[in-house]
Amino acid sequence: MKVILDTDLTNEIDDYFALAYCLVSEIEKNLEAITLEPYDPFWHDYNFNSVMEKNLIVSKEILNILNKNQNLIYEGSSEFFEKADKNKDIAAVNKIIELASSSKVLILAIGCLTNVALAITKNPSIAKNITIYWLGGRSDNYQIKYSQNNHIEFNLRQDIKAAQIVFDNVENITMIYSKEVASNIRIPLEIIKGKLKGTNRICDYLLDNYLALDLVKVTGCKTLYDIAIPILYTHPEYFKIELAKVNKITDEGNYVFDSKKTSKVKYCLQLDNEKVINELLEMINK
Ligand SMILES: [Ca+2]
Repeated sequence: MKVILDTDLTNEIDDYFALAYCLVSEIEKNLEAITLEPYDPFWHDYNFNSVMEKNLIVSKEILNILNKNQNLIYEGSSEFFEKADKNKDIAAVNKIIELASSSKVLILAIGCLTNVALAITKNPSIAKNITIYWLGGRSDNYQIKYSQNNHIEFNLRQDIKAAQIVFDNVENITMIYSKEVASNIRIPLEIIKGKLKGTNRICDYLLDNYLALDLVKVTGCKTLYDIAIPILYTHPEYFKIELAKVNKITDEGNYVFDSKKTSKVKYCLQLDNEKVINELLEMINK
């Protein structure tokens, strides 16, 4: 099946790792596009004209280091769904439509779902050809633990409307909750340094960017949530996947069950953290 990586690349360092992993793992031979998602840059120290400009620069840097074809990169919507001009020609949206019009496509989605929702809105017939793995939401356990009353986390909160459109139109969805599931993917500083330092150009690049993060300077660790999604594709055996008890997203960002819907949403509530981390580190330092 053709694969698209749909990423808000420069929002967080885990996207950098996920992109590099896609390009050095078996995913690469099926990878048809890297589509770039917007994000809200409110906490970033911004030296760029726009989120999308930074996304384009960094994606080209990573592909360049790995000697990959830069034609894989498709600029995405600069606005979230509600504000986006639905008639505008957006490279990422057009590419999703092109690929999903002619064959089955797997979208590995590690940001908000704006581009995917815009593509489905422009051409609803493509939804039947799309399978999507998405990192988003937080688990019921998280809500109980932290006395929260919704499933909202970053990827969902940014564009709830886009996530609703995807959940209402795509039948084959597998999701991994960010909080309490992918949030276990944390690599101790000494291990990440030991594995990546001086190994090859991409490892040095990833490590330099990782070590430059304020959070890493202070706590020694940044969670690599997003790598769960491409590794779910290469090593599904590391993940416990079950039929989800939810299949719809409310306007408030809650996952609920709608008995009228026929979609088969699956979710992962448990992953083998150690195996996921080993797979990532081994593949990128080859
Ligand atoms: Ca991301």
